[in-house]
Amino acid sequence: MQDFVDSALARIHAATTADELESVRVEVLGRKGVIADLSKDMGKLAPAERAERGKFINTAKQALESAWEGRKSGFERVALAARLDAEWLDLTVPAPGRKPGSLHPITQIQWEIEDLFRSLGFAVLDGPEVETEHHNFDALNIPADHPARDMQDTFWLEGGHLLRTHTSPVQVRGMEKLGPPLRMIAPGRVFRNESVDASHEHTFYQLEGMMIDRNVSVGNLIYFMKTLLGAIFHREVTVRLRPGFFPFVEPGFELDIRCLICGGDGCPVCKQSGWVELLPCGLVNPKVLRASGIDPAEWNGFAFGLGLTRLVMMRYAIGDIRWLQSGDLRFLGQF
Ligand code: FA5
Repeated sequence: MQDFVDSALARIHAATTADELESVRVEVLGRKGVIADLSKDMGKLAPAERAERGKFINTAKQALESAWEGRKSGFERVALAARLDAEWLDLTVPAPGRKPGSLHPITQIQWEIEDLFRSLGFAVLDGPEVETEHHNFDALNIPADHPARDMQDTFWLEGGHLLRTHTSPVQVRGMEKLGPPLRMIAPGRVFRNESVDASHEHTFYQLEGMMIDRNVSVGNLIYFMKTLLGAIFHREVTVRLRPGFFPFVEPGFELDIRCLICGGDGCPVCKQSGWVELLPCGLVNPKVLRASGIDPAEWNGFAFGLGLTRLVMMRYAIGDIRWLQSGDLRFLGQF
C-alpha cells in the first residue's frame, strides 16, 4: 500500500499539466478514489488493525494533499505569469480620447501684452463691437464728410450703428468714463468691409493704447512702443517711424517693422516692400480731448492702435493671415 502512495506522489510531482494533476487527484483522493476505498471497509476490521489503517490513511492523505496543493499552486503561478505577459499594458502610452485644448495664438499674445501694460500701470478696457457712429468716427475727429472715413470700409447696420472698424472708440469711452490722468489699453475684434488677401482680413484684432497726463511727449510714446516690441519679439527688430495721417492724432506716425517673414527681401505679407505696417500712433489731437470733455490746455497724451493679428503673424512667421481664422486644428495645435 505504501508502494501505491509512493507511486501516486511520484505521479503528482511528474505531472506536466493541470489536467494531468487533476486526474491523479480524482483517482487517488476523489470520492471514489483509492483512499476513499481504503476507508470504506474499516468497520469490518479488528480494532488494532482499524487503528493502524486509520493512521496510515491519515498520513497518506496528508502527504498526497500537500504534494497536490504544492504542485497545483505551481501551475497557477505559471498560468498567472503567462496571463500577465499577455495582458501587459504600457502605462506611458498617452490615453486615447479628447486632446486638451490650447489658447489661440492671438489670445496668448493679447494676454502677454495685457500683463506687460498692467505692470506699467495701464487699465485693460473692453468696448462694444457694435458701435455708434459717434464713438467710431465723430468723437475721433472723423466727421461724415471726412475722406478718412473711406480709409476704413465700414459694415453698416440698421439704425445708424456699425461694426467697429477699429479699437479707437474704446479710447473715447475710456476718456468719457475715467477722465484724466488715464493709462489704458483695449484689445478687441474689429471689422472692415474689404477684400481678403495674405495680409488683410475682414475680421481681425487690434490693441488700442492711450496715455493722458501732463506733458506727455513723443519721447514717452517711443519708449512705450519700444518696450512693447522688445517684450513681444525677444530679439532685435528693425523699426522705422514715418509720418502717418489719422485725424485723431497730431502729429501721427506709422511704426513699421522689417518683415520677419522674408527678412526684408519682399513677400506677399509685406507686399514685396520688406516692411510691415504694425503700429500707427501719435499724440492725441486736442480736438479729440475736447470732444470727450478733457481740457487740452492742461492735459495731453499719446495713442496707438496695434495690429494684433499682424503682430502674431510676425512673431510666429505665419505667411498668410487666413490661417488664423481657419479653425484648422493642425494649424492651431502648433501653439
Ligand atoms: C487704425 O485703425 C487706427 N485706429 C490706429 C490708431 C490708433 C492710430 C491710435 C493712431 C492712434 P489702421 O487703419 O492703420 O489704423 O489699422 C491699424 C493696424 O491694423 C494696421 O497697422 C494693421 O496692422 C492692422 N490692420 C489694418 N487693416 C487690417 C486688415 N484688413 N487685416 C489685418 N490687419 C489690419
